[in-house]
Amino acid sequence: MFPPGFAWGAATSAYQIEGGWQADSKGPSIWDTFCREKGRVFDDQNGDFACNSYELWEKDLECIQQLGLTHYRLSLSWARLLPDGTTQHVNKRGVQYYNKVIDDLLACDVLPMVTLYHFDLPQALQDRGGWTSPDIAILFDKYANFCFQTFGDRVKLWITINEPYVCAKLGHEDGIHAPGLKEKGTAPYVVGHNMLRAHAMAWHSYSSVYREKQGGAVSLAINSDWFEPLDPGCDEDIAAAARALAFTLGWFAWPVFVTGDYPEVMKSAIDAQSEKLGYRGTSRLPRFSEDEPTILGTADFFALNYYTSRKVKPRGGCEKTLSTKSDQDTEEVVDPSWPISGLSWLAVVPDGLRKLLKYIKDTLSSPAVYITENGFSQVGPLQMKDVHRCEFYKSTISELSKAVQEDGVDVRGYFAWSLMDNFEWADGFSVRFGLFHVDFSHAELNRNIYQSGQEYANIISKYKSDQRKSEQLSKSNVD
Ligand code: PNW
Repeated sequence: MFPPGFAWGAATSAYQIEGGWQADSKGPSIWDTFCREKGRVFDDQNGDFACNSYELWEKDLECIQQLGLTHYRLSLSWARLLPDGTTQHVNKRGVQYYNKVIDDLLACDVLPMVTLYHFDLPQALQDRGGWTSPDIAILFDKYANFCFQTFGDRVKLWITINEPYVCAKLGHEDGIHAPGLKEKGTAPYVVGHNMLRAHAMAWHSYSSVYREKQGGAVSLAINSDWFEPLDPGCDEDIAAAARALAFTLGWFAWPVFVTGDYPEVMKSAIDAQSEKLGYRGTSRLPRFSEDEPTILGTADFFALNYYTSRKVKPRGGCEKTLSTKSDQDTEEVVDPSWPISGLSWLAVVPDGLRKLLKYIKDTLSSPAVYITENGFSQVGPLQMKDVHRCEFYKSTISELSKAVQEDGVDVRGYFAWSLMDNFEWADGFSVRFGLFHVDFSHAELNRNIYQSGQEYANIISKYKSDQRKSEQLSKSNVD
């Protein structure tokens, strides 16, 4: 059901698994700072030790092999490589660590997909304004160049920035992610803008300096729910669903894949809301400058993080204060027929993935797509026989195969979130997304496969044996 060479992966990120927060002269990141402020994270937990992958990488590799993954998506800790965020000081031990991870993966026939930035900005750069400062794009580009130069001989799949939407909104508007800012309706657009500029600069660097020699591919990971009208026969609901898509997927996909600029509906909604609420000054949504590297075309594939779906209707312009939410002017509801995972926001809607993929194919000129994250969490009493999550993976992968077979979407790979239980940001360790259970109550931090992990391993092994059979068949046909 899946094409030859399909990537079967699992994903993690540095802060969520590594621990070793001060090991070998790593610099602090904004998550190290954020977790130290009381009341930010569930039970005031932090990622100081997490899964201790900094010391226990071999255990992770065993999990990867047990699943039979062909690919593993990890992120690099910027502050572990460059403690003050700049290339003036390189932490050799950090380089050694990631060299070992990458070499070990390749030795086991597992291809790395590497994310440069997954929420953990060096604190030293936050102190200089972080993602709200225009200078960040240049600093990021230098960091990206350093990584391409150091690891690009072996890494062929790169993600520059993970989920700019989440960084912009949760980090700078809702304040529930680091750096914890609550500058509603302004900072998120500036942050998103600088993330796009940073991404584009790094992509251009790769293209002009590394691509010819290294032959890899570079993109950014865009998260989006699937949105559909609450009442499919109601024009207002149809428009509201389109707005929700424009403000989530479109915010980052339009500049990179469609026009080089933000979606029209997003621009006009923001300007209209500014006007209505008496906001004076230049548009809250920055414009791209002609003097800077172009944004359009700066992705070699589409990287999608998909978790859930929503039904949408207009909120009715009732908001009295500025925010991205009030600009978007939608109300999003969960269909009562959708089962809820452990997390309240995570309704299980596997066919939403298929619909979103079709939408991406139709509106973004059929890009190659990797699902770079998708998963289902467990909260509360531990269940190793997690039948609901088994069902989830089976039905999601079945919807994915329909997207490929029936809708003709060019899907190249699927990465489950996550390889193992880890630090789930503001939810700390209370939420478990792993294919492997991690025993956080013992220093050994043993990893044990869940039933859903075994289910995923079976799917992969079935795929591999089907591939072998069809290869033999085509070979014997030739003979
Ligand atoms: C993604 N939300 O982030 C991240 O890329 C992962 O690091 C994370 O562990 C995973 O999803 C599961 O949450 C999100 O609150 C974090 O809507 C929060 C939200 C969505 C995505």
